[in-house]
Amino acid sequence: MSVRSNTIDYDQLLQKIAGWSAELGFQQLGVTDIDLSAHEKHLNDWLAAGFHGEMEFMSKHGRKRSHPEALIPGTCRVISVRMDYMPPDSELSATVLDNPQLGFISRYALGRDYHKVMRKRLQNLCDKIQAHIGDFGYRAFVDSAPVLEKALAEKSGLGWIGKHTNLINQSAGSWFFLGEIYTDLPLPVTRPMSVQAAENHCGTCTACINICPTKAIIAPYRLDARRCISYLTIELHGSIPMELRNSMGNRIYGCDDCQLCCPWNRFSRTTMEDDFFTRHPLDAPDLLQLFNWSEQEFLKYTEGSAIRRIGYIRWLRNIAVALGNAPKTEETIRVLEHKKQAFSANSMLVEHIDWALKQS
Ligand code: B12
Ligand code: SF4
Ligand code: SF4
Repeated sequence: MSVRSNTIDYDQLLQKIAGWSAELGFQQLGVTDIDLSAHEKHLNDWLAAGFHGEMEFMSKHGRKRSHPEALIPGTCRVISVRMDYMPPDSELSATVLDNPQLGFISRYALGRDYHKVMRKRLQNLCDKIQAHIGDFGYRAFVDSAPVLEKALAEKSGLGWIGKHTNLINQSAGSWFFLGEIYTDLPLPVTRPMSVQAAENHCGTCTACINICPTKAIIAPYRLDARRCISYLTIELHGSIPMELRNSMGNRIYGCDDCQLCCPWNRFSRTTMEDDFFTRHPLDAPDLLQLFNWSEQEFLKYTEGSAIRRIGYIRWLRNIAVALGNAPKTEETIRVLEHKKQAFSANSMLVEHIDWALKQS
């Protein structure tokens, strides 16, 4: 990393960084050291149990995920930031989840892809630091490298990892994204927290564990991703396990149930970022209308959105499952049959459509 003056007042610099980060639209910032030993064991156990399923990106980087200095040599501190994303103008989640003719898209994906929005802001923050102190070593990440984002954020005091495994903030809930800057600046660390702190704030509550439609939270703080609807609809490339399809209901991209039921989300605030505002009609879309989209329409309506990453075939796969879970009408059967013919060469999709047609 870099050589720089040893006259920097790091306490003062941190105050400036916190101020710039607020100006750039981040709701909170924390700093931690790079010791992730308490989390490393949990990560390794999780991988050894195979809970990551097909997500090879979780297992292929060796110790880099739990050793920031192994990913970026010279790193001694990590700056974590959070950005709230719940759009103010979306249809109520419960209204959509209760209507089987509609498709539920996770609220984080209703606007512009967060990776793009936050990476740009973090780069702006690094530019401001550089303009102030000169060259320094850094790399900015938003879910873009082997980084243990929640563990770092928890250690920096941004919140605690809840039993559903998302990071929760006592005064802001969990509807936010995380981002980081790995740096060689020896900034003062902000309120370090231990993994155990999580238990104190969830207390005896088990709402998320009880409500999870596919029973993916197999124990407090332990998520079998292979059962999670977010994994099934976004990460999984092939066939969705038959035994989980009915439990998915009308969730066609991601899932929010464990956060919707969390009492701490009473304290969450909606986002003020235009980029995260809802792109209608994605907040309450008609399933048949979505299933009828051509590939061109899919690309057009999901431009700039994270949804585009799954591609048209997986999009249709997910909607086919939701249509299978909806009451059948003549129109549904006609539309399913039509797509089956049009995609007869794609055995994975055909199998999901056949499954949907067989549901009563
Ligand atoms: C892989 C991944 C997924 C996977 C697996 C989720 C998971 N829990 O790991 C899937 C596809 C299922 C997923 C889903 C979602 N994800 Co995701 N995902 C990630 C990713 C890329 C890595 C997460 C990771 O490191 N997992 C490794 C495992 C081991 O971590 P873990 O389960 O949290 O376990 C930790 C603790 O629970 C604890 N622990 C484990 N076992 C035990 C046991 C005991 C006894 C104790 C005390 C502690 C403990 O230690 C572990 C290590 O810190 C991060 C981005 C990143 N690079 O960090 C985003 C990230 C976690 N995802 C995010 C989001 C928004 C989601 C969804 C809400 C999206 C949606 N609505 O569909 C869902 C939430 C599902 C859920 N209940 O977690 C956000 C979370 C923001 C937040 N507030 O926490 C992140 C941080 C992306 C971002 N940059 O904002 N995700
Ligand atoms: S996102 Fe949905 S499926 Fe995944 S753990 Fe939460 S409630 Fe369960
Ligand atoms: S629903 Fe309850 S147990 Fe689950 S994360 Fe929220 S407070 Fe913790």
